[in-house]
Amino acid sequence: ICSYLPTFIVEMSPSLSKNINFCGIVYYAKTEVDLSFYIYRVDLIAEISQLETRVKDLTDEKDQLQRDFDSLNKKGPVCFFVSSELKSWSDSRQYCRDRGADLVIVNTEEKFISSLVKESVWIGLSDTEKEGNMKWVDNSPLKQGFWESNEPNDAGGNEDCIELNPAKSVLNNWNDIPCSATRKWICEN
Ligand SMILES: [Ca+2]
Ligand SMILES: [Ca+2]
Repeated sequence: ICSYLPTFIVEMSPSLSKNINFCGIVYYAKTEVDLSFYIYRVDLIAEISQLETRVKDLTDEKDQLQRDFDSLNKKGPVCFFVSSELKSWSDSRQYCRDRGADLVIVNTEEKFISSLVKESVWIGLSDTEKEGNMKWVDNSPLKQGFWESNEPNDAGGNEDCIELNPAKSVLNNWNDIPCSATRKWICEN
């Protein structure tokens, strides 16, 4: 049966011939009617499995969007400002505060914030008060960080302010650098 099956199956279902060991699967088919049933069933199983993967991906995406939506909704309408100048972290912060805002606090909307910029920017996170104790500009402690690998490393004992670098992969694009470095920045109010 195995010797004639490949031709037969290619006629029945060309897409299956690439991925599935038909001979093993349909070996027990007794008649051509049975055989077509088996092939059809195998085809469906492959399709169902693809659809299940897709459903899982979409569910994950929906959950993330819901979290982003809830987090934005909690704050009410939010306005972001992306600078075109470069300033130190504290001068950037002062610029925002002078306009009734503050440097951006990044929670679940990390993907969205990263999409706003093309170059590195300051975000409202630092450990200037106590080394290793990352705090947002509203004094809340950091719950979830989206760090580059091996960051924050406080290189030279002098890295206390956090930049987001959109050139790095989203969800892993924060780094601590010296606060006196100059960067663009994002204000939020
Ligand atoms: Ca530090
Ligand atoms: Ca660093």
